[in-house]
Amino acid sequence: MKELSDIGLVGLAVMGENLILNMESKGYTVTAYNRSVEKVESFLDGRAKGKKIRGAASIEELVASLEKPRKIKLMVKAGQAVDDFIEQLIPHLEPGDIIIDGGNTHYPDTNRRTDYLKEKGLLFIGTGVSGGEEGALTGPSIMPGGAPEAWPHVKDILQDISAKVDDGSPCCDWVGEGGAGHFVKMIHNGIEYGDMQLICEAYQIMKDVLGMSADEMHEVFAEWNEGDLDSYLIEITRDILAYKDDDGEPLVDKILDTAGQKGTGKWTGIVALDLGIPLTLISEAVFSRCISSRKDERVKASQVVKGPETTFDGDKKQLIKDLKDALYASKIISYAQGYLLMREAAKEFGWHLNYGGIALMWRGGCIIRSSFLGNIKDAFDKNPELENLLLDDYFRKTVEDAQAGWRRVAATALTQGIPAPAITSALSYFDGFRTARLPANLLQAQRDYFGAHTYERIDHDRGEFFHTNWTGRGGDTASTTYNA
Ligand code: NBP
Repeated sequence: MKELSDIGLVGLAVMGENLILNMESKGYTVTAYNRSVEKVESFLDGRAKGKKIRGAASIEELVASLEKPRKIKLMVKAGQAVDDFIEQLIPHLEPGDIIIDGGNTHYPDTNRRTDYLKEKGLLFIGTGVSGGEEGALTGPSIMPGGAPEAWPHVKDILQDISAKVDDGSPCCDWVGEGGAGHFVKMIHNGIEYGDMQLICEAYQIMKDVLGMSADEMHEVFAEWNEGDLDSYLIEITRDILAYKDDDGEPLVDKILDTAGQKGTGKWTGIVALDLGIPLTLISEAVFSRCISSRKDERVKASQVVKGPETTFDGDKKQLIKDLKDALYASKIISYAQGYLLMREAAKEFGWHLNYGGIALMWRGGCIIRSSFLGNIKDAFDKNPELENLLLDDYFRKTVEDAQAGWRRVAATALTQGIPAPAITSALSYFDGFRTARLPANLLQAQRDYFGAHTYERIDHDRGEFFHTNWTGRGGDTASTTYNA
């Protein structure tokens, strides 16, 4: 083993252990440390045995074991634990040393920590890591941001341990300054919420409208995974539907229908509202989890509040085909909205994001990996300034071609009383996006009527504001014009 380690990793839970083993397998020597130090010993005696992995019993030992500039990766619970470790490390580090937070941190914390450590002469990287346990071991998607000066020192190791796409490109590249890496990871998670919700809506329509069994749906997902929808989430859904409980029945049928969430979807929705971006699909996906978790309320309501009888006498094969189109078109909308949010955030926070590069980072290793991300990369390679994915020829044409089936699915869900908020809200966004004149003229009239909020006119220049005394009882004084 080398006298000094290439990198130290703090946090011996599922992600930390597997990332250490991944680094070691790529030729790096790693020092492992954990708050509860007994876990270091058991790791060294277990999975790390015989490998180029050394343990540290204290922060001092950890720091002393590292080559300079020292690189220490934290894989601990996001939040206070990260701040606590940073404070413990600072007195032992020297200018130019690098702390990397690989947890699911909220990006404003990464902005703050990057600035704070810069004041101390230290370099901070906040990086999203996606791919779960298996990804951490065999190659996750890694989205680093923070102090740009740190990147050349960690580039090789992070790219070596990351997933690779077919041509060997790593699913890891520099995302941008401050919290940009964690922001992009947050968007990734938001998109993951959306993709999962879309799949669940297709599942419910197949189950409750078409009366399909888990085995039949397994076949459909298996087929979808061979085409445009080819993705990790479709693949695991295929496998989940085939999985049998001990009694031979599909396990999925026995799982309680209450979804959990750890907050990254909610953060995505909140920042979209803050920045005024119509991130409708992901937000609906978050709210769907909220509705699902109110199980008792739903059970009670189901006994008293009646909807339409679910009956279907249409063409089953056609509806399944339409569902595929609805899923694909809605997914395009979700990514279009996610990219809009990234563009707006980049403007707001002064980041220089490489949108094609982000698609490539998500192309392998992570939960939303799919062949579709290759098309997004192509779209941004063709036009790095692309304002909306729907304006790219491939995506525009694909959605146009899918829209008849997509509309039939939305109509079926609505008339049959099956909730499909992601599919239907995506369609509403699409229709709003392609409508030159929306009814907001009436809305502005209403605002001016009750609050003298003023309006612009189509027969005057933009930026000229008018107020009307609609009732004859109001005055001519208008409210101040600004947009929150
Ligand atoms: P956990 O999120 O379960 O965190 C466990 C680690 O955090 C242990 O090392 C634990 O030390 C340490 N820790 C805790 Br909990 N509270 C602490 C505190 N107050 N001070 C110091 N250390 C503390 O582990 P994980 O699932 O491996 O995830 C690690 C990070 O990676 C998290 O931010 C997570 O959100 C993120 N992530 C997880 C996944 C995944 O699939 N699990 C995927 C991608 C990213 P102890 O042993 O002494 O309790």
